[in-house]
Amino acid sequence: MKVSDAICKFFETKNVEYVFGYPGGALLPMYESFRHSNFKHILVRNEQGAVHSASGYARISGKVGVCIATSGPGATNLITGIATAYMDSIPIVAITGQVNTEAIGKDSFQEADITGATEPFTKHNYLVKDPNDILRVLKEAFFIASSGRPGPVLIDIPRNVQDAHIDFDLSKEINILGYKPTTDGHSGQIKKIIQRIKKANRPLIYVGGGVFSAKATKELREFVKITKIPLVNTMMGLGAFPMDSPYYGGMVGFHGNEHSELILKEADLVLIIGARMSDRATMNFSSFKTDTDLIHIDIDPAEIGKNVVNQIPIVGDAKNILNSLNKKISTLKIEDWLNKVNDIKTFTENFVTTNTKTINPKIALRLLSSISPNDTIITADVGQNQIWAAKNFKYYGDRRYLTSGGLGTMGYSLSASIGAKLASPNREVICVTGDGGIQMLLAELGTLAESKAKVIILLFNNSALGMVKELQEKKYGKNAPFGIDYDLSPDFVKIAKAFSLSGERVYSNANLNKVYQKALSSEKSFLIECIVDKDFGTL
Ligand SMILES: Cc1ncc(C[n+]2csc(CCOP(=O)(O)OP(=O)(O)O)c2C)c(N)n1
Repeated sequence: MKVSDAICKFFETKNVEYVFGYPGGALLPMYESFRHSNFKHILVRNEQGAVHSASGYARISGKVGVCIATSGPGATNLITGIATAYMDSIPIVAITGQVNTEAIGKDSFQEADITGATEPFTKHNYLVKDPNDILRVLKEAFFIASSGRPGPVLIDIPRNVQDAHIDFDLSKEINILGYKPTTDGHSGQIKKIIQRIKKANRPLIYVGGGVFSAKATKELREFVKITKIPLVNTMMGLGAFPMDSPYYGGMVGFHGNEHSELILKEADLVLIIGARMSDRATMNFSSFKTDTDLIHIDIDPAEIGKNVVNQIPIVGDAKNILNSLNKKISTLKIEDWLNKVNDIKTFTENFVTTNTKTINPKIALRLLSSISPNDTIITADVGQNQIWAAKNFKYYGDRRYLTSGGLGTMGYSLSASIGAKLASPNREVICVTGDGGIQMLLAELGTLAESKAKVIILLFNNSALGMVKELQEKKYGKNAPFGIDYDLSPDFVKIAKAFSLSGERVYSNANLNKVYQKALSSEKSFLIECIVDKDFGTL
């Protein structure tokens, strides 16, 4: 069988539904095989969009996202998306075409050393020179991407290798030297943490995106139900626990809720689950008191003790560990602490001004939140829109919030929303973005239209790179913005319509509801352009 056919057949064994990609000379054999395959190829407009769509798909389906690009510029266009997935631990297999094996290393036409270039931000990568390696490599790549701490894996395949012939035999077991992720928490450590939790007077759970990777939200909710310990989450952990619960203490971090930081400071024990403890989520580690007991559960041992020194490390899969804890733990007597958490919460509840002439994004998001289904998926871009969407859309039920948390990649949300919708066609998907972010990958509106996925795009147009404007003003004073104004932006509604999507512009909050109803009931993707005052801030 031809290697390119074998790759398609392998994808079918993995139930790959979509391959997000962009062809090129170095992929001619692959695309010829795709023509006869069962999965659907989604033709993106820029390879970066392919990785972000694969990411949105992976995050919602819980499966590995697959994307493909040709050699040279196609491959290098994948890099930002691969790095984005790496930072947020998203399982992706990226396939790149490469020049013929004999042309490698000779600066041949459209040759780029993509394995070298992506080495720092792939979980693993391969250059397949021997056609007989392809099935082993594919098996390993899917396994590595989705096991342990998930992440992107890249497979670079020269064009002549794609054309070679092999036997399709998948019977060989995977045996990757030195790669054995620990999935069950050590029983001694589990006993130890139960004892420590029982002794705590003001315990707090601190949840990151790892809880989603481990598919452990049910076990987490069960843990809180049994123990009655309150919880805070990072931005990546948004939606893991319902915001309308009395045990919910809000979002921590640089852009988090003020009350969550106060709660964190009061805690005498913090149980960290699936969080990297990055600088953005820990406010440069000033959030913890020095005598707070820390317990850190993570699948990746390298994350434990990297940024915060903790007393009890526990390596393993959050779902397994929470399951073990749920069997052995009981309700704690911490009513006073819970009351205190709720007092702090009420005291600092975010006040929202209503008297803006143009759209107030906070009110716009709260309104949309109140009329959207409980399993709505929000993809947010980077900037003020990301923070508004994190703090003003309410996450309860099965609502999810997808964003580029680690790398902070503008342009993420539109492409991620396509993947998310294809992974879950029955859920409402709302892409929140800024006028800067959407212009980064604007042509992906074409991918959206062609894919027939229905997404509502909520575009906050403040005619500026709003978040940078805020940062400049904070550091260099008011009225000193530089390099952030869009003197000329396109008519976004006209552009949406040019891509045969629907759209409407809204200038005031009073008209929002009517437009939302239209967008929600529309069969087609619908762009809502909200005109926002340049000076409208994040806080
Ligand atoms: C690819 C990329 N380039 C630059 C930045 C730096 N950056 C962070 S936020 C931001 C402004 C975003 O502006 P916009 O998309 O209009 O959203 P707003 O902040 O106005 O909501 C910029 C330039 C980034 N995060 N990603």
